[in-house]
Amino acid sequence: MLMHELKVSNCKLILSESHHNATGQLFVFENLKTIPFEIKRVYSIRKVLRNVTRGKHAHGILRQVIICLSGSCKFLLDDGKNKEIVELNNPELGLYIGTYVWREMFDFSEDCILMVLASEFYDANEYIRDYEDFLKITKK
Ligand code: T46
Repeated sequence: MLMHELKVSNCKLILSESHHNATGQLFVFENLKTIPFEIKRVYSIRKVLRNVTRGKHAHGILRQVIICLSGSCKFLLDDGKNKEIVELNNPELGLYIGTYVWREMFDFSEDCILMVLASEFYDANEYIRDYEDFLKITKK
């Protein structure tokens, strides 16, 4: 599996298998292969206004791979020590975000479509939504 580690812990960029020919482009991510967990949920995000910031939380259990199918947006990633901004603008790449990573998504282009592959079913109680709480947890 080809990947690029990021300076923020528990995050990396995963390269899909891609097939480009005269008929177009096709990108493949596979369960438990390029995706490093069993996919339990898929959701997508689109039509986000340019001045909106989404996210602003971390997860203690959930792991995800985010693929930008169209357009672009930026992710601020923060493990409590290091911060990094990653721009997603290519469906060939998946952004893996593991546990205890604060994320904020911003600068969405009008045509941005994110597809998110998640390791768990939705659980609103599993979100860490307070940044001070997040810092306390990551400093332990
Ligand atoms: C994440 C980033 C990348 C559900 O009912 N089921 C779901 O599976 C999800 C993901 C959301 N929702 C509801 C909860 C809220 O009422 O949809 C609404 C919007 O969710 P939220 O404000 O959490 O959306 P984002 O874009 O801030 O965050 C989402 C994911 O929730 C989060 O896990 O990492 O995308």
